[in-house]
Amino acid sequence: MDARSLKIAAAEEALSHVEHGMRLGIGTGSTADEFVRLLAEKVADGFAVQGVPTSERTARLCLELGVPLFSLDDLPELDLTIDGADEIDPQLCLIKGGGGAHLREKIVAAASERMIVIADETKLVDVLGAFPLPIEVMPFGLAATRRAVDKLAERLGLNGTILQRQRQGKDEPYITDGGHFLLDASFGRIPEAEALAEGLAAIPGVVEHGLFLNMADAAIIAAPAGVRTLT
Ligand code: ABF
Repeated sequence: MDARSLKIAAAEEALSHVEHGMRLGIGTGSTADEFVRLLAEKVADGFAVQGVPTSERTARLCLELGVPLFSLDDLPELDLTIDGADEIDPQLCLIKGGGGAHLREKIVAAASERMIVIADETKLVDVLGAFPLPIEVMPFGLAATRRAVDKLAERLGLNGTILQRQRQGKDEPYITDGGHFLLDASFGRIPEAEALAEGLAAIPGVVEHGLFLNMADAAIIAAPAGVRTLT
């Protein structure tokens, strides 16, 4: 099975958890996009959902395909969020944000009764950290914030480069939907994710980080041998 087929397989299984009329958080990324495409087919056949997108990109795809969209202000309590991830560890802790949307993704996931992650097996890791950890930061005071992140990493014994994300193919900073910058921290391994998450949350210029700890209720993992659900 090629990579897209695996994403579709995970998305198909996730769709079986979506009930008629659900208030549904809809994630960002290529796997989530496959879920939107399959969801749109069911909507076209009369299936009702109230979708809340986690990025402008996902909102555009939902609009294009006819998935009914609402804002989180319309629906402050969601039944379920379906979203992708960059890394998934055995405790279902995640690194998210490779797509630059982890702030809204975390807000939507936190407003949801349940969160189900969809991914192919390449996202499974023993310890988080091989994927650079996205950290959304305020443009104001960027240098001071970077220094605070460096000092936190040093205190936690984490080594690695911390780079500001640039727009693809451009020599200008990536700007998130929220108007913030992104730092990508390549720590390699993050053995104490809770401590890092707490430390980052305490830095005033850090808006949100891509560690999703104890948020996912299940992960639907697609592999050539088949699809399985981790809980
Ligand atoms: C999104 O899913 C992001 O948080 C994460 O980076 C991305 C993974 O994308 P893909 O499904 O394309 O691998 O939620």
